[in-house]
Amino acid sequence: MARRNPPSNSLEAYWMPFTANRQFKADPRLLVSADGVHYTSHDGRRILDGTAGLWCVNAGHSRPQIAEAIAAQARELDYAPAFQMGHPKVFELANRLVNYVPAGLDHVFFTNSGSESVDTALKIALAYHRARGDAARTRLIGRERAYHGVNFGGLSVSGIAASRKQYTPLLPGVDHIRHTHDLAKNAFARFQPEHGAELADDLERLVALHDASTIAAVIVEPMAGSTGVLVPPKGYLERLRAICDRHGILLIFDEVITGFGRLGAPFAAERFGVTPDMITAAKGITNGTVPMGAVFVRKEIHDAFMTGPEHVPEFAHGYTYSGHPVAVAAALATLDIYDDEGLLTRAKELENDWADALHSLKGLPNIVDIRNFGLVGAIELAPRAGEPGKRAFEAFLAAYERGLLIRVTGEIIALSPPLIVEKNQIGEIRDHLRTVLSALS
Ligand code: PXG
Repeated sequence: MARRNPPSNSLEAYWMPFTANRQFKADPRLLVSADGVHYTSHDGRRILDGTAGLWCVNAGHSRPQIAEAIAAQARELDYAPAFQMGHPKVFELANRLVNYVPAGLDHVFFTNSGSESVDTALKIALAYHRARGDAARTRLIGRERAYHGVNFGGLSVSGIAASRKQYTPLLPGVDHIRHTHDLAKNAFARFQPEHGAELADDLERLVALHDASTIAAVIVEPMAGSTGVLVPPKGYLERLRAICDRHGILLIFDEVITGFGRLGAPFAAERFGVTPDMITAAKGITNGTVPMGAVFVRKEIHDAFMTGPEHVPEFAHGYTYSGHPVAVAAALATLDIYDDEGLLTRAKELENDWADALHSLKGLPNIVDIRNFGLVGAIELAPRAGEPGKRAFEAFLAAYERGLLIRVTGEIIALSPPLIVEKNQIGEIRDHLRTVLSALS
């Protein structure tokens, strides 16, 4: 075959994910190294990481302890078959991880991403009901504006039109409850908004429509991230839990973003005092270093599978790289850092300063809402007439020019710095944003 040999620095061959490829390649933004809360760009500038990578580098960048664990593991045991075989450290990791989630969630299934965790949890829900002889429970319920990854199951229960519309009709038998965003009632709320607990009752509408006997599970992000940070109204998650209990519906919390300290407790389930039947996780589990995801499962759900002939796999599901030794080593080293440095509760200590910094921007042009919880924040802008998303995208480019990395989604700027961020760096984030937002037309 004739070799094409494109120059090694050509940007052409790589089709970038969730990226405006043509815009990027005309004016690329490459990151070449990272340390602590900073990246270094290809033009040699220090960029303050206002997003912990993509919500995943909770302990800060390039931690030597994690790097060494990864290297040592790759030398000692690079890979072990995940099916019908094991290796000691994956059991150790599972035993450690269950300490971070509410009591009752005693079992862990490993995946390689958030998307895989979500699809795994949905499959567990279906198979669980079937194992109990309740095989009519096949319906999956998501929520408008949800993001549950990109695989067909997760995408089906997601509620972001832009990421669904190219692939419809997706899975059959899926429905969605209403989202909780209500600017008329809750704009500029600090922490949990006051209004909207009753939006959980929308699940009762779907129960009335479809009958509870057909519904397997409801999946929600306890705090919606990707759509632009929707903090649950006070009482909302409690009410959702109560409705699920009333109708025998499993409740899944997608904690891919909220897990591992983002909201000031190891998991949002603890912070909000609501225990779901399953939790999906990824991202912060390895501090973003090696792909890994996990699904935490209630004991009764797990135990319902443990029937049938003992030589037959009880759950016909898994990935070549489930519990990959290198990912496991990275996760163990990451948990050591989280524990030693108290990072999984640090967002709680910083969240008032963080809220003050963000809400001090109120009054700048075009801002229609500012919201916060733990070390997460969002600034929602008014759309510019005829150019949806353009103003926020310009803010992203201008912030990057100034040395601050932010995320934008639609009209919303989302912020989630590494959990090691210091108060003076929170001030830097605020000052950069003030300059950028003041200059936006
Ligand atoms: N569930 C949730 C709640 C997520 O936030 C996924 C599942 C999928 O995870 P993977 O690992 O398959 O990407 C996510 C991912 C953003 C952003 O900027 C958010 C995610 C990914 C990339 C960007 O908001 N969340």
